[in-house]
Parts: sequence; structure tokens; C-alpha cells
Amino acid sequence: MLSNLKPQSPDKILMLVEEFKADTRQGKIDLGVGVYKNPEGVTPVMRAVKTAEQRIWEAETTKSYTNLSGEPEFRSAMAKMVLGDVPTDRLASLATVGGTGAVRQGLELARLANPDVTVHVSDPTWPNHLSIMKFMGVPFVEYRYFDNETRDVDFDAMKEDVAKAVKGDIVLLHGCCHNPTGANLTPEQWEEIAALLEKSGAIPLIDLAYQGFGDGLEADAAATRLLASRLPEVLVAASCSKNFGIYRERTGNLIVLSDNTADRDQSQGSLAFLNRQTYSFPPDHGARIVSTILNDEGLRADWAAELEEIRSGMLALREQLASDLRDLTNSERFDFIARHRGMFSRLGATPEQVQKLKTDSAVYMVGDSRLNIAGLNRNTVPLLARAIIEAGI
Ligand code: PLP
Ligand code: TYF
Repeated sequence: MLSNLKPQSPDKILMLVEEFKADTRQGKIDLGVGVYKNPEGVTPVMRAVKTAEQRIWEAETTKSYTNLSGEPEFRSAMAKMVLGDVPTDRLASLATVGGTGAVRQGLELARLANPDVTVHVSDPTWPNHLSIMKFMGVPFVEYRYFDNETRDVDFDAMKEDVAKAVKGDIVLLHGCCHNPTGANLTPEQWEEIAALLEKSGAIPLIDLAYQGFGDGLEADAAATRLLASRLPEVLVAASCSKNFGIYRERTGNLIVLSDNTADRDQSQGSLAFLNRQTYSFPPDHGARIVSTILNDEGLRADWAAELEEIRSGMLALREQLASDLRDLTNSERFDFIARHRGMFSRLGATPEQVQKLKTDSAVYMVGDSRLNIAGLNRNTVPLLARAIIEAGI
């Protein structure tokens, strides 16, 4: 039987990690996988996470099973962080295996509710969105999103395409810090998307993987909160991997808002069912770290301060890179790098130019010319700027 298995296409981002490791050149620069690195190139364990783990270790008296939907303390702390004011009469939620698990369970829930669901997804989007939907057999259509000339959002095209979503469809949106482009909607444009969805009755599934990495914890949740306040039904897939730096703990939360308590209760039952069918109880350690931090004033403040340092550090690197490129090109051609938010920017370079960066300058970025800003530091920014020019971008 196993001889029937076919090779699966590998994850290009993860392949790049291996390729980078194998490169023996001095001074190579890794701008590939979306993992935060400090100026020393280290992905640190955040201070508050260490303290929370210590407290958990000291206080924990059992490792018995928790709750099929995840610990209520974690889910309510997450709902508060994401939504601000939590509409408990509308809220169902689920602890999941990372943000990816939340996306997957969100899609599963949508399909349970509507077996004929079609998902509308940005072109481009995180490749795993597409591969998960293909694997599930969930039909999807792309909506135009990125303008390769301006490197901003092509909002007129996006609106035109999102308007094609009908009641019973899902529109997958990046709540902030769009991956892979770094180009995001303005608050006014979010209002327009809310109005479109209000009119059509299509439901947003908001992928919120970078809250706190863009304009701040509150600002990055603003679009999600707007949609939650305007629309009767909203799904949010929140990841704790980046903003708590607990990637390997696999911590995520799916939030489901309905417009009445009967649907809320039914949704909660369906969510617990989905966890049971997939992997039974969700992982707890990362969730417990998150609730320990969010429910303690001191730890929360320390975590938020460290997250803010990370965010402002990335923003400074963006400014520096845009400024260096302004000087080198005598133009504002690369100013979009400073306008983009989150870990990523899509340069809009050709695959050949991306390859040239790798071959000639040992600079690794994803083939679609997405670069991870956090892979840079003050000293490597000028090197990258020069390499970009030399690659003819
Ligand atoms: N969604 C997007 C857009 C992402 O970039 C990521 C990245 O890691 C995730 C979801 C999910 O992350 P994780 O499953 O590691 O929490
Ligand atoms: O887009 C990224 O780089 C991050 C990390 O299969 C990641 O979201 C990349 C690939 C993957 C899982 C996570």
C-alpha cells in the first residue's frame, strides 16, 4: 500500500532554510523563513515567557487532560487581546495547534456549516493557505491584492473581486502585516471591506498571525475589531507563535462570533467536536504560558514592552533600508519598504533577480522576492541595499 504514495511538493520556504544552512559563505544573510531574529541573529525566548514557565512549573500539580476546547482562561485572555471588548453572548472559541490549526479548524467549521463553501483568498497569500485548502478539497478563488508597480494594495481590484463573494462564502483576510507582501489596508479601506461583506453576507476568516508586529497590539487588532462590530458572523484565527515567540509550542486560538446565543452554543459544540476528530485535546503548555502572561499585570507589561522593542526595531530597519536605497537610486522607488508593516516586504523582483542575490551576494529571500526584515541588522542593511542594486532590482 505504501508504495502508492506519491512525492508531495515541498514547502519552498522551509527548503530555503536548509539551503541557507548548507551555504558555507561568510556573511550570508537569511531573509527567508518568517521567524523573528534579534540583531545578533538569535530568536530569543521572551523574558515574560521564561518567568511564566517558571511559575507554571512551580504551581502545576497535574498534567491530566484539560478541556477539549482548551483552557477557558487562555481562550478568554486571547479573546480579550484580539477583540478588546469581548461580546460573550456571541463568542465561541477553540485552542488549536498554532495559528495554522486555527485556520484549518476555521475552514473545517465553515465546511460543516456549508458543504458548498467557496473561500476567497488574496493573491498572493501565505502558501499554506492554498495547500491546506487544496488538500481539504475546499474550492477557492483568488482576489487581486498586490499592485506589483506601486508595491501597495491594488484596492480597486481587491474591492471588485471581494464583491463577488456571496452569502455562504468565506473571505480569508490577513488582519494585519500581510504575508507575503507587507502591504496592508488603511482603516478607511477596512471600512469599505466591512461594508462589502455587510452587503453580501459573506463571512470573513481573519488570519491574525502578527498582532503586535505592525503598528502595535491595539492598532493591529483594529481591523478585526471593526469587522467584529459590524458583521453578524466572524471567524478569527489567531497565532501566538510570533508575538509570544513560542513557535514550537504550537499555540493558537480560533474565535467564532455568531449573532445569537443559540448559534454561539452550537458553534462551541462544533468546535469541540472538530478538535476531538482531529487530535482530541489541544496542546496546553503554550496556551498556559500565554494566559499566565496576559492575566498578570506585571508579566503582561513586560511582555508588551519587549514586543514593542521588537516591533520598533523592525520599523527602524525598514526606515534604514528605504533610506539607503533612496540614496543609492536617487529616487523614492523603494519607499514602499518603509510603508509596509510586519516582518515581510515583497520587493517585486523577478525570480532571476532573487537568484542573483543568492548567487552573487549570499542573500536568501523567498522566490517571490519576499524578505524577512527581522533577518537584518544595522550592519547588514547597507550590504543588502547594495546587493539589491547590483542584482538590478
Ligand atoms: N498565518 C500566517 C499568514 C502566517 O504567516 C503564519 C506563520 O507562521 C501562520 C498563519 C501560523 O503560524 P503558526 O501555526 O506557527 O502559529
Ligand atoms: O511565512 C513564513 O515564513 C512563516 C513561517 O510551512 C512558516 O509563516 C513558513 C512555512 C511553513 C510554516 C511556517
